[in-house]
Amino acid sequence: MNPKILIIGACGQIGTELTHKLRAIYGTENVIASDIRKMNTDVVHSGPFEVVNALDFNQIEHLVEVHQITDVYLMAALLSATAEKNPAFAWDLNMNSLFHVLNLAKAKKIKKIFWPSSIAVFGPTTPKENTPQYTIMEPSTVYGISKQAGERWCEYYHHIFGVDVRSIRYPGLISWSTPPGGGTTDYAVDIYHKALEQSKYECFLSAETKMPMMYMDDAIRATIQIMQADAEKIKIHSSYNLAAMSFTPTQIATEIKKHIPDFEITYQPDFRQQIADSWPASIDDTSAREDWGWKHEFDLGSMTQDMLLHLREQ
Ligand code: AKB
Repeated sequence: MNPKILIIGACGQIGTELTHKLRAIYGTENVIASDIRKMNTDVVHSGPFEVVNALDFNQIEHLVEVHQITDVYLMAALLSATAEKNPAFAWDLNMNSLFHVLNLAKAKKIKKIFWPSSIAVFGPTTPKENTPQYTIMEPSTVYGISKQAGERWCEYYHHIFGVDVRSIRYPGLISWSTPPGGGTTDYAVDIYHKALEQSKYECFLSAETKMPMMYMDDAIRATIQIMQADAEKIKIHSSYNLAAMSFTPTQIATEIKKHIPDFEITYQPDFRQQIADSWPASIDDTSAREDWGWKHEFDLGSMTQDMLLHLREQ
């Protein structure tokens, strides 16, 4: 039987593409998109949509009951750069929305939860290259602290209350169809737009800042794959490391130059440099590959080709 899905934060960078994909797989009527406002996006017009405040337990519970929801994808969050500007609200939103959904599962009102974590759970004392699944985790950002605490709560709710919650530590995500949402890795999306519009880009990170990244197609596939996996394959109930590629601003600029030869990049690092410096440069995702068969498809070359193709069409 098809799951009945509620996506909270459906109008965001990941939520938008996830909604379209889940509707294609499970049927439009089985995927209820929701967000804090009714935005003028495809997500709102292409199927059922509800306005919901992720901080309001009663609103979420009401939607779950009315639509007989089985699975919730909780995509509402404040990302790293935005969270530094509003720490109290970031903590409130990132933690309490998670508690609401975990408590609905604990009360057996829903069956399964997807909750995104991030490479931001790692910090300056974490080994930088090939960061292992289990390692030192001392995040230095508000966002990272909230994601690390969230991971602990997911594991706790699984062990103590038997809640089926599944999670991935997303790297920076790159998409042509949806804008990024206030993160430190956002430059890797902006750079493609500016390359096509102006043949130049001023980067807010320094030239050799290497970070783990992933094309949105791969991220959506991973999200659906972990949710579809048999429960016994999910051995990690905090969050799985997930990787596809790692690159620096210099490397992405070099790749873009292959398609737009006069493209120029300059560097003007801002407060986001410190955040980027505290994160891993590359990730070891062996557990995700072994436990539920994760395999990425896009590398820097194929992603750049696909991004430029779609943005040119747009
Ligand atoms: C951010 O930069 O904050 C996000 C993330 C890595 O979670 N893209």
